[in-house]
Amino acid sequence: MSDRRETVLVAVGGDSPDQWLPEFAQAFPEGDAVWLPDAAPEQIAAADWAIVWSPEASLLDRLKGVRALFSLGAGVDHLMGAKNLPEGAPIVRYVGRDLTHRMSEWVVLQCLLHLRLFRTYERQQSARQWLRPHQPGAEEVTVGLMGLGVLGQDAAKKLATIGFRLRGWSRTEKALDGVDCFHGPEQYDAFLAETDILVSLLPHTPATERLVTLDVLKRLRRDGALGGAFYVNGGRGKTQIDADIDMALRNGLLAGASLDVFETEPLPRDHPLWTAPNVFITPHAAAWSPRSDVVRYVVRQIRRHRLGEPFENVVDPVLGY
Ligand code: NDP
Ligand code: OXD
Repeated sequence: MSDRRETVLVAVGGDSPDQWLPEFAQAFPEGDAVWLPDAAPEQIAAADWAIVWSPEASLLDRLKGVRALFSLGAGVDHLMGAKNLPEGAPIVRYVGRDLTHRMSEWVVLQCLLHLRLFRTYERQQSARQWLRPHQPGAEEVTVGLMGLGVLGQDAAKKLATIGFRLRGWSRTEKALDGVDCFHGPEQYDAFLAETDILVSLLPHTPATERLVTLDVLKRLRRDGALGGAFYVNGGRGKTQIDADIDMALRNGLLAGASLDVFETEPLPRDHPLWTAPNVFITPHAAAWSPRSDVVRYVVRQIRRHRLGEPFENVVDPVLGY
């Protein structure tokens, strides 16, 4: 094992070095972290590792020596389109307890906002109305989760404790306690047919791009206990067609939606979705990765590599997630 001090290049635009460098100084005494805007060209070329978020293509060209690229986020679509990824360097995505819990909180919150008629009560409050419309129980409502990975499975567990009926859809076959599992395109219709609240925690890949269309939304159950179909997306915006979601909300195909992600982000100020009926919009803020956790995660991966152990959560470049 060499005694050379290894370096991690931190290339996270929008952040500041004091969010990262002190964390690395503490967690990575055996190496050094370099902040991209302050890095000399030779430091970039010599970096052993890099942590990135939506890097400029020109940076990837200069990272020829890295042994792995760490994605700041769980999603890696910000890297997948690049033609000049460093050869032979796996992409390791971030998976962390805090991020997972936050996403589940967001999903549970959105399902409950729709179950418990939150928008109706908001409207009633502004009109000073004392009305009590019927509210079905969670156990009468089926949440259909698209994506049964790290985030989908955790959300399923937490939704189950509230009492929702659960079904899930993934690429490969799964068996999960308390979840009716479907997989692949051939089982998609059956999955949708008895779903009242469709929740997407899918990655954006060539196979999931523009998956959620008007035609898909038409196939959801609209005569269930909630009296309509709902759509919740905390995964990636490019897996849906924003205009179709807007149309479905306006023509009643959808009774409500919660959207954290959009085809174009930030959502343009004049986009009709801002004012669509019964929509909750959050600015890609459902879950995030605390920098201290990410640093510890990256250092753990580097140490695993040094001990000859495999990296965790390596992305399959062909599947794109
Ligand atoms: P995972 O890779 O653990 O899970 C992805 C799931 O999607 C898997 O169940 C996978 O199926 C399924 N899937 C992928 N492609 C298809 C397909 N073609 N058809 C059906 N199912 C498919 O990812 P995570 O759960 O960790 O994260 C999911 C996504 O959430 C991230 O990629 C990211 O884009 C997004 N995200 C959004 C955040 C936000 O703040 N809005 C924060 C963090 C993440 P299988 O199990 O068979 O492989
Ligand atoms: C992620 C995100 O992918 O924050 O982690 O979107």
